[in-house]
Amino acid sequence: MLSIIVALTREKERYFMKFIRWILGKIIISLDLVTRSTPVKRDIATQEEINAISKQFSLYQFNACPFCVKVRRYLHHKALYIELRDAKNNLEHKQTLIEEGGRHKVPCLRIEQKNSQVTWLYESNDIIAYLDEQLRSV
Ligand SMILES: N[C@@H](CCC(=O)N[C@@H](CS)C(=O)NCC(=O)O)C(=O)O
Repeated sequence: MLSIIVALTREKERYFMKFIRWILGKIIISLDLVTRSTPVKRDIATQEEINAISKQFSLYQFNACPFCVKVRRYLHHKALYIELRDAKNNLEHKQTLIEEGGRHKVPCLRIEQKNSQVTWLYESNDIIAYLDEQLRSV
């Protein structure tokens, strides 16, 4: 009897925590949307060059992950149009991240070099520093 009560209590706690995470996720996404800065403006040729470079990248991320929001805000501000891949709900992207990236951790930047070699970059700060470096070379 006691073990049934303990199991039910744990189940309730699990749903409660899931609910709290859902609420926090919605708050994070809403705050992100209402506090976004204006993207930088570039001349057309430079922006096109950056768009072409951006095609070699894709960002594996979760919608409500604060570290992913940080990187997405950076992309938005720098007008970097990088494909976003949902590694939580899209099972194919999740599997690819685990198998090829090595961990189910986000954000993770997939970088495809000109010679088709692929590297995976984890850590939001490292991703931002790497992209900043790429922008400096344009
Ligand atoms: N220090 C990392 C933290 C990233 C992180 O903790 N991401 C969470 C989602 S919000 C995650 O992927 N957790 C799964 C795991 O660590 O296995 C960063 O700045 O990118």
